[in-house]
Amino acid sequence: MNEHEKYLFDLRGYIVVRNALTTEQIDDLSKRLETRRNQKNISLGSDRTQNAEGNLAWTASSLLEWGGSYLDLIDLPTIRPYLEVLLGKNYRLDHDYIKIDSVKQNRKLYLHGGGQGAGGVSDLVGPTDGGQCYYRFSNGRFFNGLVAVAFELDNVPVGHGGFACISGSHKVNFELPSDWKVSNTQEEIPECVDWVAASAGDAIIFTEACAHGTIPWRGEGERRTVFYKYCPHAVAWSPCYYNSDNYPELTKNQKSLLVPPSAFGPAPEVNNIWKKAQEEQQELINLRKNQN
Ligand SMILES: O=C(O)CCC(=O)C(=O)O
Repeated sequence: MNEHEKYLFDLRGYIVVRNALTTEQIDDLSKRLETRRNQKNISLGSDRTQNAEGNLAWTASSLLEWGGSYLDLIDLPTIRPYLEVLLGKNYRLDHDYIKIDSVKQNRKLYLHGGGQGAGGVSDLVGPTDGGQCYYRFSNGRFFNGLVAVAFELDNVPVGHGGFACISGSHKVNFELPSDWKVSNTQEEIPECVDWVAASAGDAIIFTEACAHGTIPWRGEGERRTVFYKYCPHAVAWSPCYYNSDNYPELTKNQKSLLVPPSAFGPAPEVNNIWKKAQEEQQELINLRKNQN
């Protein structure tokens, strides 16, 4: 992360990383999405606050099950250097999902998040008390409660829609005025909102502490965006954790990004406890199978 990028992230609360994905990765992510999206009961990942009935806690749906480039995104070399600076050593992947915007979907812009608890008690992401949505820079380093990486699979030209935010709001001290929170149409969007254009393969990295949302789509076709969201090692957003045993092909680094939250990060002691928890989960799965 160079000095210009650090400056802009601190100033605005987001940056755009151009060409974070290769053409092959865009194609692979796209193909895997398209073969699934019309299937019944398919989940496009989740913020992991939902879990299908009968599922074990750690089987909450995830895009990682789609394999291929969805696994590569866990620890992408073009994104890793930014996350290391913004989250510190041993950050973790917390949750993942895909959003599809189209004229048919007709989404509103719902600005949420906001620095230092500024989202307010009625915020979409919960009463942001400065806990999960924090942002600060001190002692020469960044501190973020949750950092989102939005990978664009399609071009998002100016005026079509896409990511919106109130630049700088990650440092604001006042609650977002309620009449600015929701815009039903593009015309209703307050002037203070940044509209962020991007090309297929770009990644928008933003702190969840910045008030943000999705501009109602007005373009041709669709905007398909893959979100991977990361926390410092001791912080969790989602109540569900990943089970890296479900993905045997992972590298050591990728595995270490899936550890549950703790003050210790992926230390050997924690790994041992976690391994035991996974074994117990497997035992439970086997017991359930034998019962049926
Ligand atoms: O559409 C976007 O890029 C913003 C998505 C969003 O609001 C979120 O992930 O919390």
